[in-house]
Amino acid sequence: MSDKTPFYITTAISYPNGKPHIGHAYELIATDAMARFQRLDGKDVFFLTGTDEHGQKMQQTARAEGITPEALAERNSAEFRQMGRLLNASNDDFIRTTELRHHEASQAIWNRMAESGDIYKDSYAGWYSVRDEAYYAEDETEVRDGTRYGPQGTPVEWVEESSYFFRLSAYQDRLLKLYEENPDFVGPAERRNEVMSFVKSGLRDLSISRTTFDWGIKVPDDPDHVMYVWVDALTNYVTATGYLTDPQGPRAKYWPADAHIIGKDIIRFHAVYWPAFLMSANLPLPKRVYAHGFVLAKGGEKMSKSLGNVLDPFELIEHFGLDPIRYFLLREISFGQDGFCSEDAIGIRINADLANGIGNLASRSLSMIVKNCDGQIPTPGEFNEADREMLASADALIAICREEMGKQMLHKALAAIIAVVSETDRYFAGQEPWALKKTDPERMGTVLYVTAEVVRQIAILLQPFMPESSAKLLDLVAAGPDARDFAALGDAGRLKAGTPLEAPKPVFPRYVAPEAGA
Ligand code: ME8
Repeated sequence: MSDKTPFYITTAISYPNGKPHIGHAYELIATDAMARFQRLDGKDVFFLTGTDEHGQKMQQTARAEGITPEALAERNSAEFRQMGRLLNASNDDFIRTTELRHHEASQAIWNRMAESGDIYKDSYAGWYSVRDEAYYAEDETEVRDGTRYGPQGTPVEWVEESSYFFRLSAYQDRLLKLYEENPDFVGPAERRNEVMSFVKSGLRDLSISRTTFDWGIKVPDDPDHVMYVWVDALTNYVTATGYLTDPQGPRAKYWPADAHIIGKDIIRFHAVYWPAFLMSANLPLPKRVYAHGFVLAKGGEKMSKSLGNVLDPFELIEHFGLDPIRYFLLREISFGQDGFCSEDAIGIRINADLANGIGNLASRSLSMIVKNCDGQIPTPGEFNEADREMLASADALIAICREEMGKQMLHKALAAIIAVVSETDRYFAGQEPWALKKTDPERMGTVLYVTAEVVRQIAILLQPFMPESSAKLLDLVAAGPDARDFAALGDAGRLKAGTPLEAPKPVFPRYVAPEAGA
């Protein structure tokens, strides 16, 4: 058994009714960076992602394609898994809601809610959006051009059927107390406000089963009903830990989750329904639900096939490389806000920060060491004030990054790291080691030592965001395999004089747009 602190983080599970798009890739990359950060910081991390395979949307899409929902789920779930591999996602498990373990956990959670007296049978009549898999009150919908739409702009249809209900109305006060006593439960602040005003406006009981189709998990003891897809979907987070079905198992310790990372369109399910289900089932609540924004195409439109502006993660990675795309998405978009993605913006950002920034700094300083210091890390002389300040800035980064990553402010952690790259550039230019070569070689050695040491620390800190490229940077400074986690930051892992270095290979090539380069 590990004596490290457990840390459990999840993405939403995606509907495999189509192929993954850039929004799915964005969420997985961001959550992966958070999981990797905690692992490097010594936590015992469990990172989960997967696919949400039941519900009417899946059934309808399958019918339109003339295949079974099972076949549709099988085909597209494989695409999501493949995307994970392509993105270098470090998830420890990939859950599919059609798995037996998940049917068992969903039925267990249903039974616990029923035992609490929170489930009753009645009939539902109201509006339903298949695209959102969501029930909406009439006053949340509006009619445009003869079609009625829900609050997310998707069409709604009238549904009338026999249904089980969950006594959500009984949880209004307990939910408000939860948000008030745990101001960090929902983030960012805009989403917390949105959730609180939704709950304050009054909660109605929630229909939690369907009878007009059968693609779902059967309600215990009433096989004419399948569970409303969100009851089953949200339960995935508990399923994967075995907390309900294998309480003595190795993963039970991970529940409750430390963070659910989701998109802003599904905040209501995660910050209202999910804690209410868990309270009813007498289960511990997740510590935080954080909603990121949407990745929008140039011009700010939502991506859609009809507008022809869909950014395909597979194509973008083919074109720019994986780590530059990971970097762009996490640095350019303020996590929690919407952000734009376009090929021009990617090219500008990666050239400025990666090719001309950390890449250039590493290659200039390390190739000077290889050429002028017998191919070894030089022995530094006494540090002057500029050297000490430079090292202090690098040493201070981990505290800043811990603080920002603890609040899901990935872009701020990256900005802090890149600010130290710029500071190092200024230090390097100001110290002019190339001029010192003739006048004061010992001082040149000190400047190169300090610069290489900062490169080492920056490479360690960039690993959660750009795992492969950071590993290459760490190879360039000859960091050993057990000197790459956060324990090796600062004084503890300072570069050792005399360590042989090889001539640096470029890690971040300059991006040249095809037209300009042709
Ligand atoms: O909502 N930009 O699945 P999903 C950023 N199955 N994020 C985006 C996005 C975009 N353009 N488009 C979608 C579901 N997302 C449910 C979740 S969880 C128990 C069940 C995000 O495939 C979206 O906000 O529609 C969500 O977090 C995730 O992608 C999966 O969306």
